[in-house]
Amino acid sequence: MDLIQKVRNRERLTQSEGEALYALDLYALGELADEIRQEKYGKKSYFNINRHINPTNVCADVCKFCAYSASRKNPNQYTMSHEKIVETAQHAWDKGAKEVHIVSAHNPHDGAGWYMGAFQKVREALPDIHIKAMTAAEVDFLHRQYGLSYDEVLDQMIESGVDSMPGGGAEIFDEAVREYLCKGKVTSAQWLEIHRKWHERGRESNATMLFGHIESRAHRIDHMLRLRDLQDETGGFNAFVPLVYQKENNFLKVKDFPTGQEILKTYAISRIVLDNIPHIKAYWASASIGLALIAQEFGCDDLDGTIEKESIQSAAGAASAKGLDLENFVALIQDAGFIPIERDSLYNELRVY
Ligand code: V47
Repeated sequence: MDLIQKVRNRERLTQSEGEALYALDLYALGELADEIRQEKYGKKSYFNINRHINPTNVCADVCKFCAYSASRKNPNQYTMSHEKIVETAQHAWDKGAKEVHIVSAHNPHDGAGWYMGAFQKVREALPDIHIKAMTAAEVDFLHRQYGLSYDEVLDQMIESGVDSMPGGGAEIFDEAVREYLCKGKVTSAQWLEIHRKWHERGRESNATMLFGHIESRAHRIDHMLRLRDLQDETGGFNAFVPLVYQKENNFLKVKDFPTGQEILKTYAISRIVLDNIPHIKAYWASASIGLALIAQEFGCDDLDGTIEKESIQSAAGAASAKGLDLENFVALIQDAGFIPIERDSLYNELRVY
């Protein structure tokens, strides 16, 4: 059957059909993805008022793409005190943030208690803030470094007040590419196992994909299909977040970067292939706000949030270090022809602008 008709019939696509979508022209692909997006959400675009906190950049692992962790390219090590983390969360809450997104490097000096202690103290100070914290890569690091099982780490997270997990650390699941990019870090199977265990606890999470470096289009589709399979079993993923690779200050030598067209195609294909993950997030800190706004017409229904301070993408060259203020963010979405919907971290609608 014709591929376009298959998409219009909302039939599931295979690996080779997912790859074949890239051969469609951008507008045909955009139209298909937009039909699905409009069917689900009309002109609504979701965002939240959030604060990213990255408590430490001291890292025991070496991922070639990372410019954030302290290394010979970034000699400025830091680790925030718990007091500073709580103060930062408190400040964000006072300014209207409903969520703190807490992601750290893999710091071998402070112990699992340091990670959990930070969540406990934020929870004590701010009982109603949503704590989205700990990528599967961090969970695996605490397991490797301190001999805790995944179950123990996940249970400790829940006891310490973590509500949901972000989608970081997924990178690209293909084992050969992954070995080159981030040898020694959480494997693809482990990343999926950790999210499965988290979902089995009745908790929700997101899933990322780092693209635009040395991976092929086929690797991206393979990545999406592994997520789609797990989602069929657990239903615990809220959003898929394709992260556009940023090239500065790291150890990965990439010659060809994705064009805007390739990025938009990848968003659109995510929307089409991932028929069971509700939200596709154009994370503006990695796509640029300009392209993220356009991505709303290519299947994306979520732009993440105001962020306030961003350290990981901006260390590698993105213009996202300062976040975006709420008024500006809302106006940009409206000017692009969409309806800004402030959501909570689990996609309950809080306010229509
Ligand atoms: O896992 C690291 C990525 C991720 C680079 O769950 C890079 O809602 C681009 O996971 N170029 C962390 N990306 C950020 C993350 C995230 C962000 C926003 C929302 C959510 C969510 C999750 O940043 C890492 C890694 O894949 N990253 N270096 C780089 N040079």
